[in-house]
Amino acid sequence: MCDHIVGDDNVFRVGDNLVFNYDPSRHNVFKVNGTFFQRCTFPPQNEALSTGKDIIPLKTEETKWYVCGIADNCSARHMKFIITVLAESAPAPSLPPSSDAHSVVSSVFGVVMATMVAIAVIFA
Ligand SMILES: [Cu+2]
Repeated sequence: MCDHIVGDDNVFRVGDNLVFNYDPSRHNVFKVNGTFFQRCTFPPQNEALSTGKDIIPLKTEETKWYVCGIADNCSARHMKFIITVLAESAPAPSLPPSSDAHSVVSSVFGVVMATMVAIAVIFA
């Protein structure tokens, strides 16, 4: 499940939740900066998210970087994930018209983005 590379279209909105679904015995999640992201380096292990279902409320407009800190998952298996959080009122980016405008899914961590009202678990 972690062999997929995420595209550039991971656009979220302030007020959305980012949900990481993964097997905590095999993966974890670190929020890192852009440099760490590029190099696949991590903060101390005790800063990892490791519940297997981490829900991150997106409250500010920013770019966020996440990597898996287990073994060489990040460097060898591309378990890294970048998202862009836009202001709630920003013009809609070019999302596929057929899909739910609030669903941006990555299979890297089994990442699911959901609105405040519904968390849809979608696994690629
Ligand atoms: Cu991993």
